[in-house]
Amino acid sequence: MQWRALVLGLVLLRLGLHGVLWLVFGLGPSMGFYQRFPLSFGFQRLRGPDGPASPASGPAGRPGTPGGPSGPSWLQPQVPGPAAGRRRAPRRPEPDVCGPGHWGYVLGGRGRGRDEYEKRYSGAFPPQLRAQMRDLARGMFVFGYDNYMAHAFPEDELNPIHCRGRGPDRGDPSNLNINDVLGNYSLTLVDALDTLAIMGNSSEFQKAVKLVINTVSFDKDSTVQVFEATIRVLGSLLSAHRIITDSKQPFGDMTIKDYDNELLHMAHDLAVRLLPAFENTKTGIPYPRVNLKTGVPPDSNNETCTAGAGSLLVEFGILSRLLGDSTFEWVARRAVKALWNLRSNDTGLLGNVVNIQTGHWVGKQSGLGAGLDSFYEYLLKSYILFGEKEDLEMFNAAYKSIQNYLRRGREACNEGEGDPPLYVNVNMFSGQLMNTWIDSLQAFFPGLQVLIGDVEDAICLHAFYYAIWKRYGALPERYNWQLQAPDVFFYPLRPELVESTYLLYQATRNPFYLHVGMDILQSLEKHTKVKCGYATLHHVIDKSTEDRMESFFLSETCKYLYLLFDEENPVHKSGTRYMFTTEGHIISVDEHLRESPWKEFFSEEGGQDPVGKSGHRPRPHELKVINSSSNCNRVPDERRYSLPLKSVYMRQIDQMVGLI
Ligand code: DMJ
Repeated sequence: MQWRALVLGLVLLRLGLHGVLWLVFGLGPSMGFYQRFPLSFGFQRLRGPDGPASPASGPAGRPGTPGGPSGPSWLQPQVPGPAAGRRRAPRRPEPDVCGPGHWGYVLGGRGRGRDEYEKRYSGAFPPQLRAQMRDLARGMFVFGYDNYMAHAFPEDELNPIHCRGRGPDRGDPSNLNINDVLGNYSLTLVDALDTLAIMGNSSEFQKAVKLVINTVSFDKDSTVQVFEATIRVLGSLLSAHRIITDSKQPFGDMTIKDYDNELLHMAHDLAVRLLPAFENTKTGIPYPRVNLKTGVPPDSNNETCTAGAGSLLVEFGILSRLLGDSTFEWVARRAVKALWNLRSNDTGLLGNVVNIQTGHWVGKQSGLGAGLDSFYEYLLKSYILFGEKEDLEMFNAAYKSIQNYLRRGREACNEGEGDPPLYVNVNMFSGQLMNTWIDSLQAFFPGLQVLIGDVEDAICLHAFYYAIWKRYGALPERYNWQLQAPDVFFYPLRPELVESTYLLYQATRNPFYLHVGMDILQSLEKHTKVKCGYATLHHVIDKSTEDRMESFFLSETCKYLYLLFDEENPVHKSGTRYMFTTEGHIISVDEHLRESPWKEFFSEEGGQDPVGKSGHRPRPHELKVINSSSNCNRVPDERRYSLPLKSVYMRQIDQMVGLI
């Protein structure tokens, strides 16, 4: 009896103390989240000096944390056995085609009262600071772009340390890190086009478009990766073409005098040069690389990664629908379906590397990062853009398998026992853990979750990545969550964390994400700015740099940072709804893109094969441009980005990252 009274007394005392704290400082206790969140492990450690965890304070040191003696619960599937990890059905609204539903964050109302945390955070990021950050982001883009134009154009990339240009590595064809991406086609200029428009710089946009039209050619003896050429070049040309021909011109006057669809012609030319990748493949999954002049090289590799082969549908589909020529969409869709049909019968998961002739999985690792990331992204985005139900069905099934097998940790982000959620890499057939690292590419996933309305999970995963950023001022390419240290140390100015930060800000309107963006901006300025641009971090701990500025720094990283702080930007203000391609290029979601005159042709198991069996390259129709002026403007502006503020998460997360 006395014992019970003592316990009751202590509980009441604790509650009373929390109440006083709450009333006096507006800082309630974390109600368990802070103590239990993954990054509580992380943050005690992350606040320490840079560098990998020291053995003394390392994983064995702290019971009850992911590094404690029993190890993180992420090591174990939730349900042991072959169906390891099966646990959680996605909780989210079903997207619908042209209503607001497919923007999950549209749901909810703005009329709700501002709560304590919303008020506090609104005050915490004053408009002047926001404008300052927007200008800093613009300045970052301008510094990189101007230096590229001054020192590197017409080459593909800028070497920002030595102020030189860089093209394909002709001396070493096996240097895929360079040659997959650099095609001797002024890559950085092409990739940056729509960022110029989004920043409202019409004179430079017009100048850049003319330069591209007059100087860029794809008739080059360059062997490039089909995926990279598609997302960075084809996607950018299509995006800029749409901006130029948009009757509303929301970014200012981006029209080009006497424009005769040249960018669309160029996109068509490039896509035709990529088509040989889809020939002579027994599965329909494309070869990973083509030579722009001669087609698939004779010694070509038969192995490709899933994301590379299965994330072409957005750009190829747009091209097909603008031209009224089904060829491009058909081959891209066939590749997606072929990959999809190779998924495991037991888990529904796909591996990361496949043989395009035999259909055997060479890489059986299933995860959200490298090799698979944009495959998932494009299932959903193809649906958003084209409204084809089968894309959504595939996405939904994939998302379910991801939740069942990749997601470890506790059920909810913010409550319950165990480690917080984390998405791990598993064997596609067994669901067994394959390693204990996550990669920085995976940081795009919270942004995708925002699109489908799984905002709570998005908040959690984003916070995990941000915690890593806080520790290093960058994201290491791979981070080992068991050792709590990077496995691969470089950071090539990737955009994924910024992209998720931007989308989460649009979803929640919580200034927490402005703080995150400011932090990222400041660390980029501090650690990566060099004489003529921004340099890849070679090592996130010693902050040594490499002389390379990838084109996605201008097309994505700077763009998302700018949009995060540019409250009035037409991208999130106008009546037109935009979707971002995987390279961050904007495409307006347009009713017109939902029309596919060849629907019958695509029936069930693929309809006729315009490329495959005959082995002959199809002759795409003569270029005929379909008028594309109508926009799908049914969602009123004020409904687009409002979601009830989940202040309970925000408060706990911001305690976690030490913002207050
Ligand atoms: C970009 O080219 C694209 O975002 C792609 O989907 C993944 N990799 C880079 C950026 O990290």
